[in-house]
Amino acid sequence: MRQTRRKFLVQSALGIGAMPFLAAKIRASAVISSGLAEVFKDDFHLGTAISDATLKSDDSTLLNLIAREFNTITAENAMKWEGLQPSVNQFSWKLADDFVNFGRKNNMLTVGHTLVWHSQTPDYVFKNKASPASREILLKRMQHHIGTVIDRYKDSVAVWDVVNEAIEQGKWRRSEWLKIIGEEYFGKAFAFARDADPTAHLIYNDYNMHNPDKQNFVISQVNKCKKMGITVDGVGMECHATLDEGPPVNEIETAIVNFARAGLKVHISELDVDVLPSAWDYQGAEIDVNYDYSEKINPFKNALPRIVSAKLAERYRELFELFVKHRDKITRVSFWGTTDDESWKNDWPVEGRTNYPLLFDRSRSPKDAYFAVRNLKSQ
Ligand code: 9MR
Repeated sequence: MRQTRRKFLVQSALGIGAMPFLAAKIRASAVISSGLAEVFKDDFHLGTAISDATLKSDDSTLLNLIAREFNTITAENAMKWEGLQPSVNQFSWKLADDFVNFGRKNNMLTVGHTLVWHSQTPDYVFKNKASPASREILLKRMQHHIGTVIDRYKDSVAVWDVVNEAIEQGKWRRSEWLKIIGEEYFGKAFAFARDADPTAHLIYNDYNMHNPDKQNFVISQVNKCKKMGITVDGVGMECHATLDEGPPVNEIETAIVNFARAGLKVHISELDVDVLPSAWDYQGAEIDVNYDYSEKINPFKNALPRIVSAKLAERYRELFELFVKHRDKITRVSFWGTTDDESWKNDWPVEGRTNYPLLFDRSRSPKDAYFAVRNLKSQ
């Protein structure tokens, strides 16, 4: 695994290759002999998220598909605080170990998601018996959690989403972290992570990064950290996109350029494209927001119509065209899942719908969108 880490660090230091790469044009009927990551190997790492269900069931068909198609992985849930440390000082490593071992076995760039977040963090973290925890206690808990987790995986995990979704447009999210510690919690988390593994690549991860207020706020916090001697290496732009409602490619491009200008490596960290009608005006990935089910907003219960499949392929094509254009700034592009059936988008923001946001369908076959992305490199 050390080899993968070294390879990654060297590649990111070089800004990742600009060698021309010609792949044979693949049609939907073609047999796929090498994966998508191979096709983009001179541009950026290409990855996916692995769900707890896949890890628990040891689903070898899906895991083999992932190993063939991708060279970087993120745990969709297995490395969140509630899974790793469900009660004070009681760590539960099984799923995270399985995840990391899969990455090691397949020589993949393995991403640790996520150390400090307002969600999927048990209540005890913010409490001292029945009262709120003091600032000192919470900082100690944060340091202990970050230190213990990074220490266990530092030979295998090269990239950490240190802080996740701490910012709402142009201001701090009013999380328990903020309320109890104050805004310094952001820099402290990065400092604790750096102490635990000085060579790790540490990133801030968030959705709606195309929003200019959010971008500016992220950059100003990263610069504040820099002045204090704390380095943030990169940003994760989640990129939970939609078919018709944005974000537009030019706004994503502005964000990529602005982050790179601020000295940050860009990771497209949770890519998917929602094809279902919008039930609301809200765009983002705020997990606490949920809307009621109705048949009208679940129109593709049995299959994805060809015309929508073609639109999805075109949307993915334009996104990847942009990513390749900015490959000197982009370290990694990771999908938030592999096959449509496992996507969080089937249940969010409305539970029980049938969505088609990824590159592989429910029978694990590559979709038109897969070939649109792949063919970009052979034209
Ligand atoms: O995909 C994850 C889903 O299975 C969980 O129920 C959810 C709980 O918060 O988290 C989802 O992943 C989120 C990720 O960790 C952070 N960015 C937004 C993702 C989608 O909500």
